[in-house]
Amino acid sequence: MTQPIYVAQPHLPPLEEFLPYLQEIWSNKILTNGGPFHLQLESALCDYLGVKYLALCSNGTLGLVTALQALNITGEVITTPYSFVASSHSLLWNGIQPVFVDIDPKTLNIDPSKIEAAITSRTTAILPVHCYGHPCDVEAIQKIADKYSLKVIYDAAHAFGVRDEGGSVLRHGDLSVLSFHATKVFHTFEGGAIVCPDAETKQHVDHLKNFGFVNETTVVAAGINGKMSEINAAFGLLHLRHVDAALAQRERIGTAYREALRDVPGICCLQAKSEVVTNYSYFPILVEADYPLSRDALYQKLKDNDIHARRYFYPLIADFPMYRGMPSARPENLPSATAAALKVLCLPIYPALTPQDLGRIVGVVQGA
Ligand code: T4K
Repeated sequence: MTQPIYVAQPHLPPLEEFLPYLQEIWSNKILTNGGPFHLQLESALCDYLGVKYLALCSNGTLGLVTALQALNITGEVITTPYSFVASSHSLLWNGIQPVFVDIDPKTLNIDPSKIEAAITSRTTAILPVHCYGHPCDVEAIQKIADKYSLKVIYDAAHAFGVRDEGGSVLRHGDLSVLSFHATKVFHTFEGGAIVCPDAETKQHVDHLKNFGFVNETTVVAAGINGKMSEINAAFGLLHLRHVDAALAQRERIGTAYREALRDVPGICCLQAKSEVVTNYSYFPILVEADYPLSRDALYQKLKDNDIHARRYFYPLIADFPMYRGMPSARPENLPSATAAALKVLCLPIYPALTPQDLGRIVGVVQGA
């Protein structure tokens, strides 16, 4: 009997390694609200990621919502339709109008050459996504932001540990937001973080994620409860001890996929630039017209073999009912994103994926 293979499988270090953390929580009885593990994880992540300031939060979505509030973003924000819905939902939660701009078909990230045409007098920011952990064209985006005095908030949900030639990709823009969801490269079951450029911004974010409280009697903003609990933070500290091994394993799997699929007609793998240290958070393939099956037929064939690949990101965000009526959501405005949503399939990738699992998956793709 073969086991089902899912697109992701949370990385779980040995349970016995977690028990001392639990014992500490049980003995000091600090469960949340900025406890000792929370503080330790913030500091450990800053060191690991090579960033100066970072505020943990309860998930990536609330991180995005809070980041937009921290920068007082209003009006219209330019973003990509090719992402997980949370990217745009964070705008709607702030009463902001998303304006969709098409993607670059080579990187699947927002196409900077299309951004200027979408700027209006109401535009206040750009919210790009480092899709699959592949860095956006950060320089081109910053140039536009500087020219029009716009803020840049990166949805870096997929970009844990990704580096470009100058260091962590998380240093770009005004703020970057990570997701530590169970399916991510580094996870805390649920969780996330806002990477901040300075202590003042981090403090503001810390207030916002704690209802706006500055002290027992002072509330400075209509903040939310976006705090990470001690259990999640403790797990993060444990996971961090294993994350290098997990990343190395992902790289091995990604390389093996690339090798095995290289000569399959009609299957293309996305390639990060050579100077980028990527994290293999996802393994997207593009199912082109010369492949014998459509993307959806391949998805189904894998499913029939109990292999659960995912069509991240189909449907496009712009196709969901709460966005569909917006002028920028029209398919004519988004030809590359529309095409990508019909071509991409994310194959399973996670540290525990065995060579046998990989062989099973590749066999189905090769044999189509
Ligand atoms: N921005 C971007 C660009 C994002 O991709 C995301 C999240 C966010 C923002 C928001 O961050 P968070 O608020 O989530 O921190 C998953 C994740 O829930 C979501 O975090 C992620 N992106 C998105 C791309 O994928 P689903 O609905 O596809 O997840 P689900 O439950 O179907 O899980 C996929 C597979 O993983 C399952 O088939 C089995 C396996 N799995 C999953 C979970 C949760 C497990 O084996 N164990 C588990 O505990 O959204």
